[in-house]
Amino acid sequence: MKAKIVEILKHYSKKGELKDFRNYGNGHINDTYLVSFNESKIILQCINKSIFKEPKKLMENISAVTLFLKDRIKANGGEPSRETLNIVRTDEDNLYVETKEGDIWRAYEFLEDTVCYEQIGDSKEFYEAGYAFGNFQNLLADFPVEKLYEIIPDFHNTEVRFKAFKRAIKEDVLNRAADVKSEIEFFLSREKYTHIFNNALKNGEIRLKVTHNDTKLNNILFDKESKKALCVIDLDTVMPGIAAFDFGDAIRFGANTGLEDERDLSKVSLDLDLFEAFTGGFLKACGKSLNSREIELLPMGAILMTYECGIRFLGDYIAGDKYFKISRESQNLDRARTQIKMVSDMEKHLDKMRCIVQRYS
Ligand code: ADP
Ligand code: GN1
Ligand code: MG
Repeated sequence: MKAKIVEILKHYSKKGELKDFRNYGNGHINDTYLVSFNESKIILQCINKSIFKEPKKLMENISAVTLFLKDRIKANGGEPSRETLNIVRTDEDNLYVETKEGDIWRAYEFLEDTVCYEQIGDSKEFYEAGYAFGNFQNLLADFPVEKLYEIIPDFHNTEVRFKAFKRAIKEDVLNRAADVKSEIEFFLSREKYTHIFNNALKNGEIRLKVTHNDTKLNNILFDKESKKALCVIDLDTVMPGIAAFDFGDAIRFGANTGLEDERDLSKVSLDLDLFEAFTGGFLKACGKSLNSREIELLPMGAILMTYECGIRFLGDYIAGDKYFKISRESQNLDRARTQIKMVSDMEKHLDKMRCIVQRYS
């Protein structure tokens, strides 16, 4: 791998003398490296091509979106070099390097003096996260949706995810299904959820917008000093999507009192104070661009994203951990179990979540 990275870095010679590089971050999808040059640092990533079938189109999406964001940030008096990702172009002025094997590598300027959380410290920080993801949607509200390539078709189409889940159970390539019967049953018995948002789209109650689609807390960089959410990162999945899903995915991950792969389920629950904080920030930033049905569906968005992630994790466990990176055995099963606990908790607190959303809308 070392030789490969050195080869890639030959295309970034304008950055100056190379000091070193190392693996970086906790993403489940791409291979990420922090590369230090004498004067600056970059984040170098190999795009996961088994997941992203059209990595060049993906880079065009990110380029278009970040250019648009930069203009908006500048117009609002912000700092475009820190408040959005900045692609480092190659010596040949390309958005990426393509290797002989067909791998696509890209680089971003490393954002110094920032911090990335796996778990939230306090509700003020989570308000910040809500504001950041809401603001991201708001800044992109006039971006022409039709210009974005649908980078993973049906990414958050829960009906399609459900079918894939059932397929994995049927194929059961490693004979794992028998040992996780109750987990499977939990998801199968809630199939009704999978239709809610597709029906709302079909009926014209909600519409597709430019959304992030992967609003995990660790996809925000916070300013170390001010503790403000500075920059929304991981833009691979920016494409037409559903507003409530950006809200919901962030709640799924960030309003959990435990970690996504926590094995002690007594530590996993929905923190309603965190839910409230995020809701306040999110609606402050983008409430005006949401219609009343989109707002009403926000708590359901949290259930849906948690449910969907649950069937993705469990389906991947059954299929042999082919999609999400794991660092220990059964990690995808542990992840699925935390999602089950979170869905159950959200079901219990649905009325409370609805009251909170109403209060901030
Ligand atoms: P993945 O798709 O695998 O989740 P990410 O793009 O989210 O990959 O990057 C993984 C991690 O790398 C992030 O969680 C963050 O800690 C760090 N990171 C990514 N981009 C930057 C950047 N421009 N500056 C500083 N850290 C970054
Ligand atoms: C993946 O790339 P990362 O780690 O931010 C996944 C998300 C899941 C998430 C679960 C492209 O996100 O959809 O919600 O893991 N990204 C992709 O932790 O599939
Ligand atoms: Mg990420």
